[in-house]
Amino acid sequence: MNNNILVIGASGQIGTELTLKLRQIYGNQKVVASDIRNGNYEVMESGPFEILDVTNKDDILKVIQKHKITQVYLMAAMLSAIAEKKPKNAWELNMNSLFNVLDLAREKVIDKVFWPSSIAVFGPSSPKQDTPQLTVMNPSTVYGISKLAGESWCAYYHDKFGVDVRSVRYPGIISYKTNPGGGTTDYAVEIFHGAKAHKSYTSFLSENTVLPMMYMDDAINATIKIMQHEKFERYTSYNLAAVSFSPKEISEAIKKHIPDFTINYKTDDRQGIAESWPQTIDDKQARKDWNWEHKVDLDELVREMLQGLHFAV
Ligand code: AKB
Repeated sequence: MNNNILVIGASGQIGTELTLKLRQIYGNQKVVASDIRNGNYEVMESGPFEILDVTNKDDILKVIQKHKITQVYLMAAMLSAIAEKKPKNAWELNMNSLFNVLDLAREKVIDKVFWPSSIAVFGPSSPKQDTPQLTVMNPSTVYGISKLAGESWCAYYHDKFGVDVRSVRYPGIISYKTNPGGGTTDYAVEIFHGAKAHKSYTSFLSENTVLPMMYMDDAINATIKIMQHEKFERYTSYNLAAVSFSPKEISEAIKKHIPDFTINYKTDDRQGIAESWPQTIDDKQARKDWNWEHKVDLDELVREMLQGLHFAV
């Protein structure tokens, strides 16, 4: 039986590494990468790649039919900081892409969908510590509003039309292969590039702003694991936790390897977004329902990042 996978947003931060990992597991020709722009050389060369505008349902359908796709990972989205600058574009991209893919699943063109949500679904009135799966949400960002609405639509399509859609709430994802773009947690990647380029970094979040984060390998494992799980009876977008730290704490961890590394602080609009989000996440539901567990803690994450960026550590 054909069981081909389409990754939409395969040139982005998570899409790049997700595509490579899926190709490793299922075979290069079975995993079609797509994005509105060209991507990483490895992604474009190791298997099929299609230029695709996810807001155009007919274009998605053509790619699905051409490659006999059965599963879609919808990774294209406009992230929190940039969405505040372009609210309407963010809403259109984040929602239309989801409707297009959910509708294709409803029409039985595909049979399984992964769609990422985010810690951005929580807002200033949500508990900051050990934020539960279900609690007061009230997101205060355009991105968070789109993710919370997306979660409700996924539940609706699941319950009313039997669509098999799976989802997790990513925290900030840290990786060295591809840069994130337009998020509030991006500082935690930029800081490593600053360390490499000039042993210093100016953080746009204040020193004690704690946010939930995760190393890329854990995020990819979670994504593939939830998709490999047998069908869930009900839809939920699962909280996922790994590590939580502040700019000061990550800079201390970097200093263990680069003692003369320095950090400065110059906050901007992203500070307000970060302050509206949880600091630590309660993910016991994911741990119980599909045995999710993270592997990488802060020290290992720092080692992996520095090694990946070719520091001798
Ligand atoms: C962002 O900062 O916007 C994202 C997210 C937490 O979803 N990394």
